[in-house]
Amino acid sequence: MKPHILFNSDLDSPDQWRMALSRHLVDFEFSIGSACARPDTVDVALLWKLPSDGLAACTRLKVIISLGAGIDQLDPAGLPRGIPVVRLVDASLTRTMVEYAKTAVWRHLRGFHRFERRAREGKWQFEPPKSARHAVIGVLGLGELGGEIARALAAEGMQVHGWSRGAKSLPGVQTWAGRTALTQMVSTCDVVINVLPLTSETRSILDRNLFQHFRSKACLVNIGRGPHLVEADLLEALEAGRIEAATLDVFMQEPLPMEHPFWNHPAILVTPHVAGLSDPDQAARMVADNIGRAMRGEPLLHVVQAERGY
Ligand code: NDP
Ligand code: OXD
Repeated sequence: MKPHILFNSDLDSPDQWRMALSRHLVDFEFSIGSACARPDTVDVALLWKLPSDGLAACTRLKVIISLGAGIDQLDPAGLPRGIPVVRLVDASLTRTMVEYAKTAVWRHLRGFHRFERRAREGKWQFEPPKSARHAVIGVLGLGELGGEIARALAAEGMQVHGWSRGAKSLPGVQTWAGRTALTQMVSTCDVVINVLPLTSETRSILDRNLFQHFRSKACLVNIGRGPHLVEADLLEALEAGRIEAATLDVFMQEPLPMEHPFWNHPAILVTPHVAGLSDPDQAARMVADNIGRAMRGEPLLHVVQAERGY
């Protein structure tokens, strides 16, 4: 039976996805957002966000496939019950996340955030670089993305610590699990990178209480989700000098409103949710595989566990 795919995203190109999927699926029907005339025949919802009219009319739905590694943007509480949700796991996404994390970490380690500020003030001030082997980096989340980021930073010669929900073993990475371990871990780090999924347990995890345990003048990189960070608490920690600088890719509200204090803050670099980008030509293979599995009633790949929220 040919699958009927409902596509909805304000970020991804439907034409690019349709084309990419056609290289892996023999035949399929492809509808876009609220222009879908026959929602009752949709088998697969391929979504960055929920369509404005939801999925209630998709009475034949077999699977919801997220166009992101995260699923919080799908508003999980509002999804139809009993329909499996799978997320995107893809080498092009992982590669871009690793590139971003390495760039942000090196920018902070080499003091570029200080040089950028001084350059604007016309200040010439020599400072020796910190070597990789003396740098201590903490990675929050050791899944598909955090695990690769931790490995890549360890391969640069840095001392890498990683934190996850359950105990983990990763070569070259000192691993930690549990809330108490988190405060211990961050107290040793020069740079802390957040790449956790957004769940009820991780919301607001980057807050004043955690920042109190940060090593003085540590830097923060947030490439998880905006609501992981209590934005006012970051401003306070920067003001107090507890945190020296931050690289932020995700925000409570995206696009970041023009009047937001982060834009002009001398210690904050804002990037517009670009840390990880998947290339449809590559990611379509896994998506098509999952569509085939859903159509044949076979076990799916990368299924989100509803009770964990990721
Ligand atoms: P995974 O599900 O593969 O990994 C999640 C990791 O977080 C796991 O190590 C998990 O622990 C850990 N974790 C989850 N909950 C907790 C908790 N309560 N306490 C401690 N650790 C926890 O996800 P991915 O690596 O694929 O993606 C992570 C997130 O990155 C996405 O959900 C998304 O929010 C974000 N993202 C951002 C992008 C951007 O452009 N800025 C692009 C892509 C993703 P355990 O191993 O024990 O299960
Ligand atoms: C994702 C994202 O979750 O792009 O993949 O943020």
